[in-house]
Amino acid sequence: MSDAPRDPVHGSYHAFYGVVRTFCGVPLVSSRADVAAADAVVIGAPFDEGVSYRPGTRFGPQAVRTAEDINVTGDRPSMHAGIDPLKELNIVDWGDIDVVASDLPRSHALLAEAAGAALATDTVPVVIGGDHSLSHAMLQAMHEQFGADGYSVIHFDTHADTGVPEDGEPPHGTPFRAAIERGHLKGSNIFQIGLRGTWPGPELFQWMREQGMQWATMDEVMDRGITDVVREAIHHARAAAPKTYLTVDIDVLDPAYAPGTGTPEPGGLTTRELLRSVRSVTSELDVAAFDLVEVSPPYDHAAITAMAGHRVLLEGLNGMALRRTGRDSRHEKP
Ligand SMILES: [Mn+2]
Repeated sequence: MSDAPRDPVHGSYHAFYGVVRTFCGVPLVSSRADVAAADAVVIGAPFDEGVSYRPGTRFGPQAVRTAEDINVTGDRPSMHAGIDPLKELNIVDWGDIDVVASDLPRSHALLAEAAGAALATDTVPVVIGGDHSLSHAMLQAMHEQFGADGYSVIHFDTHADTGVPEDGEPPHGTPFRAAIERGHLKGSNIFQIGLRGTWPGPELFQWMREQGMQWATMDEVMDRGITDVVREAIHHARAAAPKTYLTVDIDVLDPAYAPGTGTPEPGGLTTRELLRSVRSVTSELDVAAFDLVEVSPPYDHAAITAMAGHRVLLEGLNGMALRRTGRDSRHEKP
């Protein structure tokens, strides 16, 4: 072992990690100085040892990065947002964290280190998962940088991820409970959108209520409309804390729009609802960290899920660009 500070990203390249192509062709960087100088840094988190059901998200970062049919660098104008995030923001790709397959604690530690390095220099880590256990690392990094009172969470997901962790490194399905119990996250600072299905049950919902957690189920989204629900989540986040962590589990989408995921649940959002929602959140709040998790290419068809994940990230960056330039997400058609 060397005494030199380790580099949490890059390292040796394997079949399932390492950058074949950067996100939207943005520059690949390898130094912390380059990360510090950027507005946003893409980081791949190619691990899936935290899943409870179908694995495969270790292939997510590669699939999401390559899930668009244009090979143009420096240009992604949005006709909806009326802005080009690649022109307004300095976005770089730091590659993938240096995972060792089967070593989940190592992956979490490396991601916390990489995300923490970005947060410390006011660079937004934009993380491509990987399974949702990566939120353990992200919440740890947010807590270290801002304190539990300093940030809110907006969380799109089918699942509340408030399961009780067993012994050992906590898997997906648990990060938001674990973070609240560790004091890394204030329960009343999180708003979840899209919950449905058969988990969690009443006892976990009671625990969530006692923590002050807020959520909107898919039934509520149907009754009120996604725009109204997202407006409430934004209002809640803004009142709670100055910074926000936005985490998007692709399984919030209906399996018709995102078959390539480990724990699908029928009855979810459409892709267009999610894209617009993500842009609204990042254009209206100071989103300090952002991730897209649970894209599992082995279950995908025609790259439907990977393409949706790619556009979730791009819409998030559109919103950040709008906010940076003092504009809102309303835009007249081109
Ligand atoms: Mn989920």
